[in-house]
Amino acid sequence: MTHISHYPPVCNALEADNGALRDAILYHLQYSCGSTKKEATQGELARAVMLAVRDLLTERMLATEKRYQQHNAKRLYYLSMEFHLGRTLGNVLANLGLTTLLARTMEELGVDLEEIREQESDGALGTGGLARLAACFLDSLATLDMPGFGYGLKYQFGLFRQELVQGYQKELPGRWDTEHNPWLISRPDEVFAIPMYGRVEPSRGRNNRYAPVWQDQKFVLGIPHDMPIAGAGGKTVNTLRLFSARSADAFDIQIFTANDYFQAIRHQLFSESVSKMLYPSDVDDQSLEMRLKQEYFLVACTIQDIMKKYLKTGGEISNFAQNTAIQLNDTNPALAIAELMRCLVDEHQLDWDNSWDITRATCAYTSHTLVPEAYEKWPVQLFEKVLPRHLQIIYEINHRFLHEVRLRYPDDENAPTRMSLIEETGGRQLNMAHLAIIGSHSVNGVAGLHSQLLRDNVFPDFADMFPERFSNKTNGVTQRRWLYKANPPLANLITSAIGNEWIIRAETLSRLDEFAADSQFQKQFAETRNHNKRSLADHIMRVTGLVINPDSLFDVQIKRVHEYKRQLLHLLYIIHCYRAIIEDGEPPQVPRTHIFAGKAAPGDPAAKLIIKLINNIGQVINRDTRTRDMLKVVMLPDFGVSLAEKIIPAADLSEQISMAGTEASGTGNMKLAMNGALTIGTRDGSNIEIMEEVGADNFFTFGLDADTIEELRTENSYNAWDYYADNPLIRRAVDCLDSDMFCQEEPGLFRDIFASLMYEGDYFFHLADLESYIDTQQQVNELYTHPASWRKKAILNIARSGKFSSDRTVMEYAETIWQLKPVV
Ligand code: GL2
Repeated sequence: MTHISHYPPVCNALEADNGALRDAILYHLQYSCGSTKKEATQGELARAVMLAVRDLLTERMLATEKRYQQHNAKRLYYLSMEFHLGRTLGNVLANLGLTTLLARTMEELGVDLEEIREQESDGALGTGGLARLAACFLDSLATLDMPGFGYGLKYQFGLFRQELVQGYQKELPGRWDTEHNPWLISRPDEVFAIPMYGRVEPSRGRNNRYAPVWQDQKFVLGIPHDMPIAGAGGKTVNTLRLFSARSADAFDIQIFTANDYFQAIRHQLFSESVSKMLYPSDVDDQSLEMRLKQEYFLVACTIQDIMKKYLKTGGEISNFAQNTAIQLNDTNPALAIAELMRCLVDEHQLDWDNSWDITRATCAYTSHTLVPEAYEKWPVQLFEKVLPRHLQIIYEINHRFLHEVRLRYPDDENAPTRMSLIEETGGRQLNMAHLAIIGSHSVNGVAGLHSQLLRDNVFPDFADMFPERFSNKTNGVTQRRWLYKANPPLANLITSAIGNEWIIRAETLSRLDEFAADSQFQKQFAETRNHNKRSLADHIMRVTGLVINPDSLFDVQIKRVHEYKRQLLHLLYIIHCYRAIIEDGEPPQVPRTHIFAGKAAPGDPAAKLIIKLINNIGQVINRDTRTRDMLKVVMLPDFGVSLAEKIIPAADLSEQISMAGTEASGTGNMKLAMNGALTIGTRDGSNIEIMEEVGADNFFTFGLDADTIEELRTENSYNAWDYYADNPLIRRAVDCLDSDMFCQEEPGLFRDIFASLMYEGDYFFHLADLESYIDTQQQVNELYTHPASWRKKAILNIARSGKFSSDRTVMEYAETIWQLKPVV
């Protein structure tokens, strides 16, 4: 059960004293921004507002820390290379219950709050769902009054900003200002020195014990910056601690003598580049070393910080794990295991076995992927150069582990090779997932199917050896950002029907079940939807110049653009509809607007070409007078949290069409269902659980399941040409890609896509699912012509989405992995 005792928010007290907030804003305008009400720019006003709100958070943050100390509470540290925060102001206002007060205050000051909010850019220190999940977890931890802290990097350049130039993705620097960000409290006095490179010398330590000495290292300094994270109600304010890198030499004024000046600056740039940018997952060789340094920098700063905090409480090292939980968000921070071992063995002189017990009891690992390339591996040579001592530690871990493996599987002589931390094929590499599993007491996937595939296909040997370690924790999203804040018309309607408890207890959304068929409620629901659809249509008009029909079905696919997510399947359906209109004179049963948004990884040409295809198809179809109001295709640029907050409340249909067995979970599917979109989806990731929760009648499913796909693959029996030959509609759609129908100006542009579908074995089996996808889209059309039935199903989706709150997910982690308790 969710524990929260203090909702509505504690800040309601401020309502009585609305002068205080105004005074705080004016104070910051003058003293922090050096401006006046009359002279201030919108940017300065926004800064003053954020600083005034941050003051409220800071008080609560300090009080929260005091409370944790008084209870000597166990703490969770959530290590992630990525956090996708979105905008902070609106979220804090919602969680603190200050939205109305601030709106009133701004009105008094003659300032438009919306414009102020638009001044803030998204905190995009991450690329996709994994990063956003981390941000949702922080919100839930604080809301549940749990001592849970995020640890990440303060990249100077986070995720790129996407522009569409003639339909092509162009990458530009993101806008989040990490240097002068009003939410971040920098703590240069708490600096950490992080060693890298150098060499290890054997030596004798205490009791004549072998005590290797790591020497001649280069140091990079880590400066912490804290971002307050307020839970609903505002009682608990935790922090997200982000580290930035500084040169150690820059602090030593001596080095800036005339002779060494340029050398010193060069060294400074070299060190600071460690937190310069968020690398895409497909880094090239030159960037590999930097990426390794980044990951190590994060875990080393974090472990030092955790240890320092723990020792300050007066705790014994031997009890460290009783008071500390570390969650590794994917394999990127898996180095924390080696670093914690180094810290315990080398710095605290604990013996190996004790250190290993502590490390394993502290660390837990979440895998977020089924894409093999996403499991990180490091060339041993590179690793040895950057982290020689850690390599020794990993060798030792491996040596002891393989001994256990041999004892356990005496007849399986290949087991040690399969399970080793060191892969010998294709150049010697360290397998970080293996390290994460061996060094953790818990390994979890992020949806039922994903966790099962991890056990059965990805890590079967480890699941056999440590069955008790493996579990599932289905992802969730915070309903506070994704429904309460993002969709006020619907949130108000829900609250008027069932009260506001759902904001902190999403399971109470089930009370809406009884309203699903209520015609009055349905009418109001339709009004919220119309309002949101019109707002989105206006936004589309402003951004792209395209006029869309707000009464059409809004069919939405918003996510990273990647072949496995199969935007291409959606496009083939659109082409099919287009040709039916122009060649068969068959207008669709209902008018549709297909709305896409998403970024491609800068180094993924296939995904980039799909973006171009979306735009070109849009261009041809939107200009064709024969399609009139019936069919439109739009791609909104620069997908991120803020854009998602605009699209999701207006979506009728949620496209979740990855090939079964490829999407670990998905979280966009949850956000859309929670806002009343119906899903058309494959039996993949958490789609399966969404369908179970909302009921198969209220969900459109199609396509092959993961087992069948696996069979086709093992038998090597998928042949795109069979589907092409059997179904003229499929042929007609696919052939367009071989022609210049959508690329008159750049003939042959999409032939590579045709080839990938037809000649190159198509790893994602598009054509195998296309027919059933088209048929299911027909069912969607039919249902849409019965508004009362559609609305009923939409409302049932909202009512039954409670399970997909990150509050539930975090409680599961807290109970079964972290043993973390609320501290009130
Ligand atoms: C992802 C998975 O692809 C996605 O299915 C999952 O919902 C999220 C969160 O668990 O994690 N893994 C990953 O690397 N990214 C994801 O979105 N970027």
